[in-house]
Amino acid sequence: MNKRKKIALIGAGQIGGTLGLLVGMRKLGDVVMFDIVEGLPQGKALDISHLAPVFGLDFDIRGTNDMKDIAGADVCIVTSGVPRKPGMSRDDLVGINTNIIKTVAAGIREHAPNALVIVITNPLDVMAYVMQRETGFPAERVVGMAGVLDTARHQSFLAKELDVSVNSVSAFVLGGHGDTMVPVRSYTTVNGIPIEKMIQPARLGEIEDRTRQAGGEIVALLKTGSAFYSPAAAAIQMVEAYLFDEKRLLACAACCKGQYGVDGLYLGVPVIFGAKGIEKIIEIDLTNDEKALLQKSVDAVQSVVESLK
Ligand code: A3D
Repeated sequence: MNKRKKIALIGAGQIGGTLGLLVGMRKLGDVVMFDIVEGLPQGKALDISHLAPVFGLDFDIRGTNDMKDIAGADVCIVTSGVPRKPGMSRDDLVGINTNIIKTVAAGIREHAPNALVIVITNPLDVMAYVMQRETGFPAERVVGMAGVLDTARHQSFLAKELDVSVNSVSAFVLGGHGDTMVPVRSYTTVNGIPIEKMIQPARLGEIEDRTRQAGGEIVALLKTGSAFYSPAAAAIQMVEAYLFDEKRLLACAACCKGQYGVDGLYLGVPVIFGAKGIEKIIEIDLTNDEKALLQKSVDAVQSVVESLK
């Protein structure tokens, strides 16, 4: 008989709590929520456990302040850290969140050495880089969640603009998870029809800008933190691709080894995601404009990585 998978949520804040709910609802396994704040993961886990009978779900969820309890986790999803407030860029979080990720990486390395690690903490590409460096895990098992969310935001805006199903819009947002991210127009289609045949270039540019700024738009509205429902959902799509070996083509922050002219940096790129984690980075041809935008994004990630040294 197969045992249920164990999903460790490192950080039980806004995204961590939503993840606990979604793991249960999607029947992905048992959950351990870890946080440094006493009572927070325990309280959220107890609350979520009480919806299991309502929906007829059999899963175990518990909260802890002891990292030892993540022992043997199949997947660790890391949201520990500080979110942005209005007026802040993601890069403003680098100092405080780097130290948190280093501590957490040591715990994961010790207690869950075989886990897939999905990083959500910002600045995303840099935190994924620090996580891989500090755990020493193979790069295919440390991945950043951003491209799935950025792509979903773009799909959502395009579907609304055209009044079509979100299922009909296919898109890619690549590059670093910041204001320099690159919605790749040449690969954006409505069920195969190039997007430029459906939306005028000027309007398309406005929608692409809104996608780049979508996280900030939500921060400005919430005032006390950043998006959490959709980031959690995006991570769940990656967990499912891994646990069910879906070999899904997703945009993820992966450690590039020469692809797109990048070596040793984490960057949002198209990958095949399956039971081995990142099974392959896919290189696609880009227009000259897209290449220039991607290079700008690479430079932005590189400069934050250099600030770590
Ligand atoms: P929040 O609700 O503040 O939760 C973060 C939790 O981390 C808090 O409960 C803290 O107590 C906890 N924490 C702090 N230090 C530690 C530690 N050493 N070990 C364990 N837990 C700790 O934030 P949130 O859930 O809204 O966001 C979490 C992170 O995700 C932030 O860095 C956000 O910027 C980031 N984020 C990323 C995206 C992406 O698309 C990549 C989107 C939205 C938010």
